[in-house]
Amino acid sequence: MSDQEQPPEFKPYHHPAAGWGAAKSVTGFLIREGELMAGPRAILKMNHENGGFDCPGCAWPDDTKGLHLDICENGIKHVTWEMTRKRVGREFFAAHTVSELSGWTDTELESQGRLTEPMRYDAATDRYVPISWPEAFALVGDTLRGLDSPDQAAYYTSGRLGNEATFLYQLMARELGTNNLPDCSNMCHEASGRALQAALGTGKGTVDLKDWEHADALFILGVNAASNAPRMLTALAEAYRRGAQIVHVNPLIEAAATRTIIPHDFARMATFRATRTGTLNLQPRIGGDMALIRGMAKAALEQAATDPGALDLTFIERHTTGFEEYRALCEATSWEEIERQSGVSVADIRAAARIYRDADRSIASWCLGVTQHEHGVDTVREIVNLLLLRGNLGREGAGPSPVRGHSNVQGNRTCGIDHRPDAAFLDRLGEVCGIAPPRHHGLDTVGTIEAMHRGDVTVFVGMGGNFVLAAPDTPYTSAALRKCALTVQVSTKLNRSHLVHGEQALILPCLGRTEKDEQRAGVQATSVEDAMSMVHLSTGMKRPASTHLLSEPAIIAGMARAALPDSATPWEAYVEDYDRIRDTMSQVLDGFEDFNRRVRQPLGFRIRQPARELVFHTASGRAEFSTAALPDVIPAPGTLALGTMRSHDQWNTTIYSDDDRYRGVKNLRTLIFMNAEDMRDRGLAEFDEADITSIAKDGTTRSLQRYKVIPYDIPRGCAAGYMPEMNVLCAIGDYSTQSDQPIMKHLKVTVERSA
Ligand SMILES: Nc1nc2c(c(=O)[nH]1)N[C@H]1C(S)=C(S)[C@@H](COP(=O)(O)OP(=O)(O)OC[C@H]3O[C@@H](n4cnc5c(=O)[nH]c(N)nc54)[C@H](O)[C@@H]3O)O[C@H]1N2
Ligand SMILES: Nc1nc2c(c(=O)[nH]1)N[C@H]1C(S)=C(S)[C@@H](COP(=O)(O)OP(=O)(O)OC[C@H]3O[C@@H](n4cnc5c(=O)[nH]c(N)nc54)[C@H](O)[C@@H]3O)O[C@H]1N2
Ligand SMILES: [Mo]
Repeated sequence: MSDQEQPPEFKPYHHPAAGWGAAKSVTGFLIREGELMAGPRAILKMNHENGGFDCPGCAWPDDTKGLHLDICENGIKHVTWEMTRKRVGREFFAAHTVSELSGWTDTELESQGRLTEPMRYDAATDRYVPISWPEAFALVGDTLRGLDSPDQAAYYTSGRLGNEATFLYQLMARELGTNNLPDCSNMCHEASGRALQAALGTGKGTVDLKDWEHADALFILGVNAASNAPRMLTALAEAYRRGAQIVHVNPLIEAAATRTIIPHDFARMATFRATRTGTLNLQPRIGGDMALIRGMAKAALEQAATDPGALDLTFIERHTTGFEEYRALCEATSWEEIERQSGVSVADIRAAARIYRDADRSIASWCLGVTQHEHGVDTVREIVNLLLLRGNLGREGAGPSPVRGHSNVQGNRTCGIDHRPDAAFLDRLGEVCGIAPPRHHGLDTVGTIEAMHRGDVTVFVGMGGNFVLAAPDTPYTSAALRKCALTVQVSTKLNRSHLVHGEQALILPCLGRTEKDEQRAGVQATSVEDAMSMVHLSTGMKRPASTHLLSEPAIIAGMARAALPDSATPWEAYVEDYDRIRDTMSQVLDGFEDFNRRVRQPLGFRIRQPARELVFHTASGRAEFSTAALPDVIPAPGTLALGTMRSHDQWNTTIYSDDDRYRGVKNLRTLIFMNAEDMRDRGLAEFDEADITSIAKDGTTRSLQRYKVIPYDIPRGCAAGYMPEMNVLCAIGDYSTQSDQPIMKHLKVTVERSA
């Protein structure tokens, strides 16, 4: 897999997104994985109405017209990655000590293939050795029962976990007595959830894909859609074809902001006819989005003096509160400040405002470029303010639409993964399940790491994911995990989190989403919720990678039974037939009434959403304008604002190759994209090596050495590079005080030539 021997290349990419480059890349990938046949055959079963499995990639919804081959290059890669023929069995672990494996690259670790049986760390030999499932569960159960307090354990969720397993997982944690449920959402959309909850009384976006088909204007902020939500390209191209305006807001002009070959539109691919996917590009400085949106709102308010159609005053009066304060705030914010803080000219902001004014229906969509900041919550609320000004809510073709990450990260939260659960949910959970859920808040991702460091949390359970690499401050997080008495990783592939472990450690291998899940009542399906609140069933059909794998619900039930021997929860019965889990969920969860029937409709069902119907579960019962001051996001002299992001050939901590096709990079990940003038100031030329030093909020510094500098079209004062390598630079204390999210898109750094 490793391309390290190849020299790095950088050549700006001028082709449309998707298209032949994608086809070529997929073919090469399938050949390398030895999956040229099984891969494509499986993909035909993916995202299908009436059967098939949900793509384990991103959370972008399936096509509303039926699920005809709405697939993408990266979806194919994710599926193939899971379906590899390679295996990591007991012989592998017998042949390599953990210390030896720690010297391997992450790509080498993951590319060993699928895990096949439960393994326990044996300190005497520094190796993982086989352990039976009952023994593994007993180890977990004994350790949990031996804790002084249930809050000494934390239960992490990565967003692939299906809804049924999710429900059992949080039930186990709460029956044990803790709300310590950190999840990957603490690192991606916590800010969106908190902002939308405060403004609209819902933690989610209000639009669905049909709305995307009816919008006159789309404002797309801080997302690299061509790589991370590739099926959005279809929606963008179709919007362009019907004459919609598409405004991209991103310090980088990403591939999705230019043009595409619609991923499933093979006819056009053959004739090389690309469709545009953007009509205006704005390049704010890192963190400049809030000022930019404030500017658009200010322009709308100014326009209203002479243009009665500029604002929807009826909507504002009927459904909102706080408008006058917001108007005053916009008036008080000067154009100079807006221009300086956003890094976008007043003329360009006015152009975007004009597009907003002329559109009857607008959607604003955003991802991590907006959320992983100190002021992520304020920025999302500013976006909502702008939407409210023209009544872009609760009607077709309009509203907020955050782009979620992992395929079921939204479903995880819906089904109870929340370290700050609300009282009504806990009441119902307690009543229906006959438990007494703890009322005090639990720990999130950063809180868990700090607690492990202090010794307050001694058991860490990872339900999927690769915690040590995904989390900030890699050395700090590693030290925290090493202090644990027990770390348990439920995984499909070998990764770094198996090597950075507690005194005792377990690797519990599970079925992947593509695999057939047979239980006593027959083949089981699990449900997932996409980024637009559609819930549908996913049924794996591939023969499991090993006969020793258990499903995630079975693993959770096994741990729960061992830890709670007297539990009245019917753990075994739940695993025999997931319909029984769904029956319980339908009693506990809002919007899941008649779950078993509705989820079996061809396209599943959409969770009812009050804000969409202009019913607001906010303090005032109305949609609330916010009035936060603009933050100062201008880098101090000599420093740069650094955003960490994904490359094209990557799934979070899984690196498929060292290429980033749309950004024109080959064979290189240890790089930093910089503005050419910032390079010149530092005497740096393309491919020169530089040391990057971050300055944390507490003044401490962290460094990466010998990163290659790539000149890029990015505003002055801004720089970008790749996660997870750059997580070393994000101090554990550098999280937002608004969302508790690590500020992974806004690290303060200095860059200088390597010695
Ligand atoms: N192929 C693939 N797909 C994925 C993933 C993957 O790793 N690989 N990960 C999944 C997950 S879990 C998630 S959460 C999503 C993440 O999807 P994205 O949010 O697209 O993820 P990033 O790669 O972090 O890219 C963030 C984008 O924000 C921009 N940006 C940085 N700073 C700013 C800023 O201050 N303002 C604005 N407006 N933009 C900014 C960057 O230029 C970049 O385009 O993708 C999901 N889909
Ligand atoms: N600097 C920086 N850091 C970031 C981000 C950033 O933008 N910048 N983004 C953050 C975000 S948004 C996220 S979501 C996190 C990602 O954090 P995680 O979700 O923790 O990480 P992944 O890399 O997606 O996890 C990959 C592992 O999941 C396991 N796996 C795959 N499929 C399955 C399955 O079906 N079941 C189970 N049980 N396991 C499975 C495999 O063993 C694989 O090694 O990273 C965060 N970290
Ligand atoms: Mo994410």
